[in-house]
Amino acid sequence: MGKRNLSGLSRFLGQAFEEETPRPVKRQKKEDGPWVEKYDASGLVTHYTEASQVPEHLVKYFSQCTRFFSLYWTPPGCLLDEEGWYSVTPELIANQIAERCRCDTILDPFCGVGGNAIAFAKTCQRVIALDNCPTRLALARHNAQIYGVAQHIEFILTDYISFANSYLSLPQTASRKIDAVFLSPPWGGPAYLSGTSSPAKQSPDDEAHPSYSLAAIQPIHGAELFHLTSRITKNIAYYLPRNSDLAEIGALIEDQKGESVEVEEEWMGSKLKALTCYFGGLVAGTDSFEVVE
Ligand code: MGP
Repeated sequence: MGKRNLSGLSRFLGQAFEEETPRPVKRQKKEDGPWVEKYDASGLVTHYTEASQVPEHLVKYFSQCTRFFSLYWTPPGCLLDEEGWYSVTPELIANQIAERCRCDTILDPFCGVGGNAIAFAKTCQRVIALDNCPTRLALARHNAQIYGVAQHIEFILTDYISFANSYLSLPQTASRKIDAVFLSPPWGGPAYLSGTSSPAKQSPDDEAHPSYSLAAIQPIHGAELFHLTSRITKNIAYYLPRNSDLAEIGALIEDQKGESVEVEEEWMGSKLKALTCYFGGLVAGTDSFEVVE
């Protein structure tokens, strides 16, 4: 697995040199892909069918399984590992974000079990999905197969920081253009609401929870992650906790004259689930973002 996907990274970077002329932006026909047996990851984790099989701390997530993947029950069944259960983006929210990010090539550097990558495959020409965990990457591909979109996603086993540094070291004329990046990094686990790893500061919007600091983002400080990414493209959608410190988010662009950030609250019914912060051409009303017609 490691070998195959490492060559995936070099293949990606290799292609970057080959593609010197920009590809025309045209919508690709998105027919259902064939089921590829070798990408069936059913052996890797259990496809839970009833609450009694599920570890106690994951039961509340299992009860929302069809919110995460509407095709959860479609054979052979969508698969999630522990981190996937507590961090996957609910499908309706993923679809909404994907609609906002409609473009040619989008990078999803922390793809997890694939919820967002699957949504992007419906609105973007090409999705580059990275994860540093071979199991999660295999689950993402398995889930994308159930949705019939795996052939539109390039799955690469790598850590994003190495990927970004390799990408940025290429001459600009040689690098494959990435139009937008969706950042949905680990927030430090399900305890993010307790603020244990963030400064003890109250958020005015969520009195019950200490405000969440970008310092708790993994694998590097969330501000550093943003600045590294903005060297690839200014068009960034950053998926963050609902108790995030808005002043910190605003500070990400304080040195950039004329730039703005749009913060979208992601609600499911009466419950605020997360924030998506849009930057660059992804801010509503900005006309610099290339839209696929
Ligand atoms: P939650 O607060 O853990 O769940 O996560 P819920 O059901 O709102 O719990 P409750 O007890 O407050 O009712 C809410 C959403 O945040 C999840 O659906 C995920 O989309 C997202 N999310 C949660 N975590 C811990 C992460 C994470 O580490 N990384 C990312 N990218 N998203 C996360």
